Amino acid sequence: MRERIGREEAIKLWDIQDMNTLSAMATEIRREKNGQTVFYNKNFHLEPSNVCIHRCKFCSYRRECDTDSGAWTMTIPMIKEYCKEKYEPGMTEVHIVGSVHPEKDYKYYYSVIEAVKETLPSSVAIKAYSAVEIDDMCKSSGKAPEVLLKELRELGVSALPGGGAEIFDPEVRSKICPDKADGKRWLEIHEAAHKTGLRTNATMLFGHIESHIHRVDHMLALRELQDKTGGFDAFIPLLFKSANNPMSHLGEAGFIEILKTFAISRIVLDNIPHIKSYWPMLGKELCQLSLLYGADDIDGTINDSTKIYSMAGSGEKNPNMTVGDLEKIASGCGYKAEERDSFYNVLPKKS
Ligand code: V47
Repeated sequence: MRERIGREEAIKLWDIQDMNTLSAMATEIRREKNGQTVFYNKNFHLEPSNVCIHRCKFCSYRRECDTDSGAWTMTIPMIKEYCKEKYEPGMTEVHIVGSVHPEKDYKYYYSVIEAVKETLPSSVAIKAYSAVEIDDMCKSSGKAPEVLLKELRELGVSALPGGGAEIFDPEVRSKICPDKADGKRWLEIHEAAHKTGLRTNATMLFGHIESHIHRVDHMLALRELQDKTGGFDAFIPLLFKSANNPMSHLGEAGFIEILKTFAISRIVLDNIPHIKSYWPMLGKELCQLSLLYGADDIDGTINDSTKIYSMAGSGEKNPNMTVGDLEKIASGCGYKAEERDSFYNVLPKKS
C-alpha cells in the first residue's frame, strides 16, 4: 500500500519545478483509482435566485435585493418551466444551487425540490443545496442538520454539491466570506449528510489570498472526515475567477499554479475517489490539461444553465458541451470517456 503523505511533505510539493514529475505522481494515483476512464454526466443546473444575504467577496453573482439590476428569483411555476426547457432526454442529474434569499425560508427551498421532482422524470437525480444553504435552512426552521437533511432526502434529494467550502482557515474565511457558515459547520453538515445516506462532494476555492499551507490544511480536514465517513465522491478545486467582484484586484492564478493544485489534490486526498475538473470555470483547454494532473471527472453537458462563472469572467459564456465534445477532451489525453450517473455508476452506451 502507498504511504500516506503528511502535511509538511504535501506543502513542499509546491516547490517541485518539474511539472512532469508532478504529473507522473498524480497520474499513477489516478490510474490506480480510475484506470483510463474520464467520467462525465448529462446534466443541467438550476440556480433559483442570486439574491443573497451573504456578502462573499469573491462572488460576482450575488445581488442585494430583487429590485437590483441583474437580480433574479424564480417562482415555483418559473422553476417548472425552466426544468422543462433545460431537460433533455437521457439527462441523469439536476444540480441545484443558488443563494440564501433574505425573504425565503426553508419551505421555499423544500417547494423547489417538490417542483423539480414533479416536473422531471424519476431517473433524474437531484443534487441540491450547498452546506451554506443547508445551514441557513436549519436556522430558519430550527431543525438540526440530521433532521433537515433527512426531510430533504425524503423529498427527493439524493446528493449534495460541494459548494460553500471555500477555504476552511478561519482567518482567510473572515476576510473572504465572514458572515456565512464557518469551516467547522461546513464539515459538520457534510458529516450529517453522510450519516443520512447522502453522497456529497467537496470544493476548495483557490488562487486568491490563501497560501499553500491553507490549501493543504483544507485538504487534510476533508481527508480526516472522509476517513470517518467515506461519504465524499469527488473533490473539486475551484479556481477563483476575478471579474466583477470585490476581490478583482487580486487577478487570477496562472496555469502552473492551477495544474499543481490539481496534482497535489490527487496526491493528498488518497481516500476521495474522484477529482473533478469543472470546465465552465476552467475553460475547455485547461480542463483537458488537468486530466494529465490527476483529474478524472469533467462534470457534464450543462446545457447553458449556470451563470456563476460567466458572471465572474469565465470564457465559457453559455456553457454547453455535447457528448462528442466531452469524448474529444478525454481521447485527446489518451483516456476513454464513460458516462456516469450521480453515483459514479457507468451507464451503458446507447447505440
Ligand atoms: O461555493 C463563487 C464558487 C461555488 C466564484 O459539487 C467562485 O459537483 C470562482 O460549489 N470564482 C459554488 N469560484 C459552485 C460549486 C460547484 C460547482 C461545480 C460542481 C460542483 C459539484 C459544485 O462557486 C461557491 C464558490 O466557491 N464561486 N464565485 C468566483 N468568482
